[in-house]
Amino acid sequence: MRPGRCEHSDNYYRYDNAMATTMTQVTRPNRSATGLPALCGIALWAVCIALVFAVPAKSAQSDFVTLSLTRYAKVGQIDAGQFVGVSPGRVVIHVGDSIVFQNADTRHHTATGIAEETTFPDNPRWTDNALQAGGKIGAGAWSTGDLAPGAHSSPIIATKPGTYLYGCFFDYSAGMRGEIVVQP
Ligand SMILES: [Cu+2]
Repeated sequence: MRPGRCEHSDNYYRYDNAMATTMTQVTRPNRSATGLPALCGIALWAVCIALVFAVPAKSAQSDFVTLSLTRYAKVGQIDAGQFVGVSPGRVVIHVGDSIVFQNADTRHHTATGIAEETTFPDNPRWTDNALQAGGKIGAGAWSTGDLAPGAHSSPIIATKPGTYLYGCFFDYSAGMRGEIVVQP
């Protein structure tokens, strides 16, 4: 019973002492019985500290961008230029985070990446591939695909720091655009 237990029964020793003092001398030098509670405490602290520091640092987030020309008809201004129909127009996330685009409008929209531009170009040079969902932010072309009214995209993950512009395949010329800043 004695070896390998975290709690040590002192009563057990006292009965030992009453029966034979030599028995006490044999058992007392065994430090493992008194050392174990301390070890258990240290292990618990290590687990607590690991949880406190590791979990918040590693958790990836999902941010939401809402698409609606009806709801966000007012012209906004960001570094890349003017925009309408998205909220927020500029999103700041970190590598590993993802964005979900929600279509809250009564018509179809997309959010489609614009390659290597810092201001909104006149023509984003998209093809019909923009209507297919796929890709990652920071790793070439990406798009939510065609989002019907009320639909939302799959989470689109950001893989590389940088500033990324996007727009709606159908309403780009009307100014439906936005910006995603990905921090390390
Ligand atoms: Cu649109």
